[in-house]
Amino acid sequence: MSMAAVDYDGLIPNNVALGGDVRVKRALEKWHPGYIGWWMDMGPEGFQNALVYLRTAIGVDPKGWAKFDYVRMPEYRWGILLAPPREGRKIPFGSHKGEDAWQEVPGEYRAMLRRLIVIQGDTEPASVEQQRHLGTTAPSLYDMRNLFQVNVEEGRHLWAMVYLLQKYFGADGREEAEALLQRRSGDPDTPRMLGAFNEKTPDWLSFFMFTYFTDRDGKMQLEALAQSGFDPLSRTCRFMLTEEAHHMFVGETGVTRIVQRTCEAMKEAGISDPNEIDKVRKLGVIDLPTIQKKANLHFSLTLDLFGNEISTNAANAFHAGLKGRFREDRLQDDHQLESGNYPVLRLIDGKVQNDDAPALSALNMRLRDDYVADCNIGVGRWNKVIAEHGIPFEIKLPHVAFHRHIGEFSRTNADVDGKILSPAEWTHRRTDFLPSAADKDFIESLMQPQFEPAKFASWIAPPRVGIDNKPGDFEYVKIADA
Ligand code: BYC
Repeated sequence: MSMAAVDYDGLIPNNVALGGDVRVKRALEKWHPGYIGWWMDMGPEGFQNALVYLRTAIGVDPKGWAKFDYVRMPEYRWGILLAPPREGRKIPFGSHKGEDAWQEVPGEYRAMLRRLIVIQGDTEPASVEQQRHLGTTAPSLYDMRNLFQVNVEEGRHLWAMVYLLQKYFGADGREEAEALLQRRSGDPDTPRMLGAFNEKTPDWLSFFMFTYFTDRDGKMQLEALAQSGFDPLSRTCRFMLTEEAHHMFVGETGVTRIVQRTCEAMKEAGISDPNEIDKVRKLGVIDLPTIQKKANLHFSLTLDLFGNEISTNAANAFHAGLKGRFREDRLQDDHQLESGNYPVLRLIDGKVQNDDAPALSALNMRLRDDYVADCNIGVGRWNKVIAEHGIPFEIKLPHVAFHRHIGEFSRTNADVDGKILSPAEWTHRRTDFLPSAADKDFIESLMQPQFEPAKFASWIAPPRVGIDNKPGDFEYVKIADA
C-alpha cells in the first residue's frame, strides 16, 4: 500500500499502516469506546440518529480527498490521515536546522513536544462541547449540516492528536489520551486547558464568530506546527489544515450572510442609520453594532490563545525545532533567530507603544500579528456588503490591548481604540464594547429553529451556493429519520 492510500477496511480508517502496527491499533481500539461515549455525552445534543449529508476524508490527495454522503454522526468514520511524506525532509528551523527531520520523538524534547500535542488535542473536543446545544436552534438545515460537519471534523482532529500520543509516547501518551476525554469545557474542576475553550458558544452569531476567529487561531497554530522537525506532527497538521479551511469558510460566510440580511432588511424598511437599533431589531435581524460587539468579544478572547507576547516556551519550542513560525518555509532569513529583534506592543508609561524584543522571545507576538492581518481580510469582505447597501458603518477589529486576560495588557482596561481606561470608566462603558445582557436576550429571542428545506431564519440570508453544489431545496439533514 502506498503511503497516500487509505485502508478503509478496519474500525479505524487510516493511511499509517495501522494494520501492521498491532500495539498502536490495539491501543486505539481500546480508546475508541471511550471516545464514542464522550461523543454521545458531550457531542451534539439530539440529532444523533439523523442522517446528515457529511463529507468524510477518504484520502490525502489535494484534489478529491473527501466524499459526501448521508451518515449518522456516531457512525462517521473518524480516521487517521497524514499528509504524504516529503522525501529527504530536513528540520527547517532552530538549532537543528538542516538535520534530517525526526521520525521518532527526540528524547531531549519529549516533554515539550507532548505538551504541544496535548494542548492542540484538548482544543478539539472542547469546541464540540462548546457547540453542543446549537443544533436545536439551527437557522436552516444547511447551517445545521455545517455545524455537524465542523463537529465531526474536530472529533477527527482529536483522533489525529491521540494517534501521535499513542504511537510515540507510550504509557504517558495513553494517560494523556484518556485525560483528553475527561476534561470538560467550562467545568470548574476539570476545565479545558486554554481560556477561550471554556467560554460558552450560546447562539449562532457566536458560532460563526468562533469559527471565523477561533478556528483561525487553529489555522495559525497548525501552520506553525506543520513546520515541525518532528515529521509525524508536521504531516498530521498539514492534513488537518485541509479540513480547517472549511471551518473558517463557515464562519466567514455565516457572518457575511447575517450582515447581508440585516442590510437588506434595513434597506427595505428605509432605515439608513445603523444606530437605530430598536427599529432594526423590530425587523427580526441583528443590528450592526451588536454584530460589532460580538466580533470584539470573540477576537479578544482568541488573541489570548497566542499566549504571552514574550514567551520562553515559544522560544524554546522554536530553538528545539518543534514549532515554527507561520509559513516558516516561505520566510527569507536564517530561520534561527539567534540575533535580531521584533517589535512588541507593550504598556510603557501608561501608553501602548512598540518596544523591540529579541525575535526568539517574541514569537507569540509575531504569530499574533500574522493572525490579525489574516483576520482583517474577511472583515473587509463583511464591510464590502455593508458598503454595497449604502449603509454608513464599518466593522473594525478592536485594538489588541482591548479586553485581554493573558499577556501584557491583561492587567489594564483598554477601550477598542487602545486607550487605557480607569477601572470605573471600564465598568461604566463595558457594554458599549461587549454584548450586554439585553443584547444577549435579543439574540437569544431570534434563535428559533428553521428545519424546513430551502427555508432560513429571519436574521440570515441563504448561501450563494449549496454544499457539494446541491440545489437550494436540498435536505442536508434528514431529521425525520432520527
Ligand atoms: N489559557 O509562555 P506562555 C484550535 C499558559 S486552536 C490558559 O506565554 P506559550 C482550534 C501557558 O500554557 C489552536 N493558559 O505560553 C480552534 C503557560 O503555562 P505553563 C490550539 C494559557 O506556551 C477552534 C503559561 O501560560 N493549538 O486548534 O508560549 C476549534 C505561560 O504562557 C494561555 C495551540 O495552541 C491561555 N490562553 O503559548 C478547534 C498550539 N496562554 O506551561 C480547535 C499548541 C498561555 O507555564 N500550544 N497559557 O504551565 C501552544 O503553542 C502554546 O501552548 C500556546 C501558549 C500558544 C497556547
